Amino acid sequence: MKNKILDLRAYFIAGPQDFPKLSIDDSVNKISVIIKSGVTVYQFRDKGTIYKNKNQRLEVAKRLQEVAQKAAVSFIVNDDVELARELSADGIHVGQDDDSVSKIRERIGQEMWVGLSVSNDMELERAQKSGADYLGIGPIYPTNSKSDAAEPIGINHLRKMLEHNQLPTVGIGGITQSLLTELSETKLGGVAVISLLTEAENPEKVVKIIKQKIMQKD
Ligand code: TZP
Ligand code: MG
Repeated sequence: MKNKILDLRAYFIAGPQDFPKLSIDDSVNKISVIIKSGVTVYQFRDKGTIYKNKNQRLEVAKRLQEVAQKAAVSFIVNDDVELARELSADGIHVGQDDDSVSKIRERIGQEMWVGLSVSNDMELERAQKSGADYLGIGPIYPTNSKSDAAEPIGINHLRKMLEHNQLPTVGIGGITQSLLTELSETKLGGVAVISLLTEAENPEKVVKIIKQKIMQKD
């Protein structure tokens, strides 16, 4: 919500598909633990492939939103504008293949944040005037969590891109603990991760390290 502060430092993304070995219930429990581990944003990213019906997906999203609300973590929905509206989510995150930010804005109004993914210079330039509230730039490094991810940008090119960017921005894609130092030296406002947290034995400890490294710069 726009009357809240968008703190992008430790931005956690996951849906049940990120726990292919677990039942939906067990994956919701796992995601809940991570939401409560100190992250600043949770994005419900769910490709909708594993549910028996639409209602089950809605129930899962509601449960996770409730966990996020109790933990004072911003709740953002990936892709699904209708779901974001139905839940009055804090925000919606879209990619280049989705509707334009201005079209989405017409549907959701001014209250909800809109995040936009960019993966190259041209997309970044266009994004500046798109009306997006924040950007996700990536993949920065090779990732196994997104099958159709674009070519990794790399840290040097990321630095150059950030010189032409005025919007609050998270870096995404292949971010591991050992890469946090080089990322913290850029103008990123935070890091968005899937596997760094879904695979962490102690997510609380990892989130603490992220927050120590990444000072909010926006
Ligand atoms: N968008 C670009 S890379 C990516 C998404 C959703 C996946 C990030 O996952 P991980 O495990 O942090 O590399
Ligand atoms: Mg998308």
